[in-house]
This record gives sequence, C-alpha cells and structure tokens, in this order.
Amino acid sequence: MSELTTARDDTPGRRRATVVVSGVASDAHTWNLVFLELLLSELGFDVANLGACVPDELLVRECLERRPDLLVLSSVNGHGHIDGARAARALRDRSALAALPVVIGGKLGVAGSLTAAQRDELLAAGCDAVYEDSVDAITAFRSFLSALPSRAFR
Ligand code: B12
Repeated sequence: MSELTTARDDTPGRRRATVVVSGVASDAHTWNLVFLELLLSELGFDVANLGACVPDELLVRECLERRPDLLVLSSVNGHGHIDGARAARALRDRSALAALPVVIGGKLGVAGSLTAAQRDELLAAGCDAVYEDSVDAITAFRSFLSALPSRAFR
C-alpha cells in the first residue's frame, strides 16, 4: 500500500487524485460500486460514485464536468463488454476525454470469461485495462492505481 501514499498527499498546493466510479447503462447492481468506492477511498482517492444504470450521455457529461484523473467502470450483469465498449467509444469521441484513463472490471460476459475478441473490443473502444473477476483482479487493479499519482500530480 505504501506506493499509493502520494494519493493521500495533503501537501499544500497538491491535490488528491479524483476518480469517477460508474455502473454502465444496463446494469442495476450497486454493491460492486460501493466496494470500489470504499477501496479507492481507503487508498486515498477522492471518489465520485455515479451509481447504477448510468446512460452514456450522462457519463460523458459527468466526466467533462468533473475532469477526473481516472474513470472506473464496473459491471456484473454479464453485458458489460457491450455497454462498456459503447461507453468507451462515446467518451473517446470527445477530444477533451481522449487521454482520460478508463478501466472496466467485473463479471463482463454472460458465459464466464470474455473471449479474446470481446476483450480486444473493449481495449480498441478505448479502455486502458480490463479486469475480469479473478483472484488477481484487485491486485492487478491496485498495480494500475499505483502508477496513477505520478500522472495525476504531474
Ligand atoms: C445482489 C444481486 C442482485 C441484486 C442487486 C441489488 C443491488 N442493489 O446491487 C438484484 C436482485 C437487483 C439483481 C438483479 C439482477 N441480477 Co444479480 N446478482 C446479485 C448477486 C447475488 C450479488 C451481487 C453483489 O452484490 N455482490 C457483492 C459485490 C461487492 O461483489 P461483485 O458484484 O461480485 O463485484 C466484485 C467483482 O466483480 C469485482 N469488480 C466489480 N467491478 C469491478 C471493476 C473493477 C475495475 C475491478 C478491478 C473489479 C471489479 O470487485 C467486486 C468485489 O470483489 C450476484 C451473484 C453473486 N453471488 O455475485 C448476482 C448476479 C451478478 N446477477 C446476475 C443477473 C443475471 C442478474 C439479473 C440480469 C437477473 C434478472 N434476470 O433479472 C438482474 C440484473 C438486472 C440489471 N439490469 O442489471 C448474474 C450475472 C451473470 C453474469 N454476469 O453472467 C449474477 C452473477 C448471478 C448469477 N450467478 O447468475 N442481482
């Protein structure tokens, strides 16, 4: 956890990295979002949790207004690879959000693990990382986060 201490940095003139956590348009599940909000808050990030069933247009608008350092998409209903790819394309269509780090995770397909093609589509649509449910998912996600503060505080 020590590598993430810069996210907690309260030095005057420096800000904490901000993260938007969001469900995708079709997904009504909320505890996944609560889990991510608590995890990120404990790691020292400022978190805005947009909740479940967030339409793409609202997601884009919130990101344009909040200008977060990271967007974390979560879905567990099995349709995340479709919703997530569409949302990522909508975000990347806006030049102001072209460089926003975007990750997605959860139970993203209805048949267990995604196929390589489904995963590639998420990456091609603009997701920087895809975390499917596995014992390593949160560890891998935390490694990604540990690289964020250097970008966020540049
Ligand atoms: C509670 C629940 C519901 C509740 C949700 C209430 C609420 N307020 O959230 C209700 C009853 C509403 C519901 C509805 C449905 N559900 Co439901 N639900 C569950 C259940 C039992 C628990 C989910 C939960 O809260 N888990 C606790 C949270 C903390 O954990 P989590 O969601 O697993 O998230 C973890 C990981 O996925 C991961 N993670 C998630 N997002 C991200 C993102 C990143 C970046 C990272 C790194 C990690 C990560 O981290 C989390 C913590 O480990 C699961 C089964 C199960 N045991 O998981 C089914 C389950 C998710 N539901 C399922 C389904 C199919 C549905 C429905 C479609 C059912 C229906 N036919 O109506 C609807 C969905 C409607 C919709 N529009 O989305 C399926 C999804 C299957 C799939 N993915 O292929 C599941 C897996 C049950 C099953 N085995 O079939 N559900």
